[in-house]
Amino acid sequence: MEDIKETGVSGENGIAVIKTRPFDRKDTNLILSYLGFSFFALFLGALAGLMQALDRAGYIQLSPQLYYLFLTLHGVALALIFTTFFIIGFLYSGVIKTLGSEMRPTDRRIGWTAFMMMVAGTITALITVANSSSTVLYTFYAPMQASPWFYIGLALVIAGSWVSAIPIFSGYRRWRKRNPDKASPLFAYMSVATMILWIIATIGVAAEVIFQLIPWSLNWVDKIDVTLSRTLFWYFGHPLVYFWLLPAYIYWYVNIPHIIKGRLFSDSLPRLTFILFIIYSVPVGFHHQLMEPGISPFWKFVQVILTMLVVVPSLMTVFAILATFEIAGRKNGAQGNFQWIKNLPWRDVRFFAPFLAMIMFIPAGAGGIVNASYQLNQLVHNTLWVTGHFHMSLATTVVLTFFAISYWLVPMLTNRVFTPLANRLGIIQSIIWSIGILLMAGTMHIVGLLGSPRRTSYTTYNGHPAALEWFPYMQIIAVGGVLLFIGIILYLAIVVYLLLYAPKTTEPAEYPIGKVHEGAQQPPRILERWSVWITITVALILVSYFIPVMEMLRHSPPGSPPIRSW
Ligand code: HAS
Ligand code: CU
Repeated sequence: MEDIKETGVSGENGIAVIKTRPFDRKDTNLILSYLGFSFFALFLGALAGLMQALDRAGYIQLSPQLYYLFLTLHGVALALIFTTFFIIGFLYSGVIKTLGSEMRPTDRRIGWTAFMMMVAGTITALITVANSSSTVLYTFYAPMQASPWFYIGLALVIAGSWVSAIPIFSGYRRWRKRNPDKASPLFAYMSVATMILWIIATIGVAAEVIFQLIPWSLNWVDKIDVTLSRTLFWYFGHPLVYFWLLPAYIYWYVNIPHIIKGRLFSDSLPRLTFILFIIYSVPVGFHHQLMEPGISPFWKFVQVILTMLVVVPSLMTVFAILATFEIAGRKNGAQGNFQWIKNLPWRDVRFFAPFLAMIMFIPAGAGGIVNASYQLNQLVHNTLWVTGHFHMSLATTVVLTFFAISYWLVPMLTNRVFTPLANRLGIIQSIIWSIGILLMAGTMHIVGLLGSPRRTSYTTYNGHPAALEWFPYMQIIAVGGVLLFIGIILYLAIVVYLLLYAPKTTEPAEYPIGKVHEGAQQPPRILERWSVWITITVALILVSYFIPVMEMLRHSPPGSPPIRSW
């Protein structure tokens, strides 16, 4: 095994490494705690996922109770816990690097308080899942009712995540005060945008949990307004997907240009994309409720149009990232239209894994547009197509990017060397992951079109002949699921190696922050006037939600008593 040591020298894999001042030990502990807890959640969730894939294909026979318990654990541990902890750890690392060299002690204490709140909340919620009192899946739809402690635990996680935003906001404000005339560092700017989006979004689910679910589960009220609760959930649920996506975009926009020895094509365009995500990602939750009663078609249609607008910043991202790649590839004198592609560092997992993630986002995003197309939604809603869609978007575009981030961030935090061995294993891991996803999520799309339902352990719709067609597809899904499980184990093995066993170094690699292309213009000041963008966002939320929610309250049905289907 060969260590990569020299400044700017390529290792065996062409990995350029430049040295920089290491992280402060106290910051490292905080960031590693967030990442470490996310790895724990990842392991739990992966185990549960394997059980479902094997059960659906008939290789093991779980009782229905256990199937849905694992499905709940899978969704909560991965979609809600793994992502949130990982994202906060990653954002902290980049904010510290770009806004100053370490966190203020007060901010660090706040970061730890947030961490404790979130861990306590997670453990509380997961205990109720494990003891079978909260088998309500990760969307915890009423009228299925969980233990009050499940909701209280989740409320604590949300509150903790709000507290975790304070060090990011305060670091940014202090930097702005010190540098009134400069545009803020892009990483910090994007982290602030991500946390603003998160806070606006989580207000919806916090309202649902605090005002509806907790009183109802404590028997303070005996009925719940189901339509309203789902509306509040999806007010949060859609921007949630961008809370996952934006940190991946941060890596693509800010970190990758450095890794591929290129330049950011623009400093303004990425800021504008993030502003557009804040504005458009919230007022679109109805596209998850297109098939539900109680919301007038007009308001559903308004939100479908807004959904098409939230696609725009992703299309801008395609353009900007491709331009950045081309600038990097052409630096070495590449000729013709496509020769620059060859110059990209294909054997560096820090580039290779997110590249696979980007490629996979093309069909995943196209699938999202199908979902959002009012009429087509009738065909795919509640089928395995949707499960395929979010395994391609969340479990590939986002997660594969997170894998790549941890491959360089973990050794940097532990003052260890990101070795060629880890790089090679990482590339194998990304390939296994992508094949697993293609088999599993690709097949889910097909069998979903054939009508196979999601969130269902087993059904033949009373022996309907169409249902018999699904079974062979389940076998392919199970093979994909097993590959994904192997992928997680390999990923965790690489991470543990980088945490504990890779060779130590006194001068770890530089935190990759890309520089902006010389020709790029200074970002307009208006992009940092957050009050303007938050006001526009709130106005748009009111336009798209106020009247339909008022209608729900006015026609409020008697409500539903709790149902425990397990
Ligand atoms: Fe979605 C359901 C619509 C994006 C996650 N989505 C879900 C659920 C999840 C989820 C978890 O309208 C299930 C929730 C549940 O449990 O019920 N989704 C969209 C739309 C987008 C979208 C319009 N979703 C995501 C992302 C997710 C995610 C991102 C996670 C991270 N989704 C829906 C709808 C539903 C839904 C409905 C409800 C379905 C139902 O009926 O239940 C858009 O944001 C997508 C825009 C993206 C693109 C792709 C751009 C491509 C890029 C890659 C560039 C490549 C490069 C490399 C640079 C248009 C940026 C190029 C190199 C070359 C060589 C070519
Ligand atoms: Cu959505």
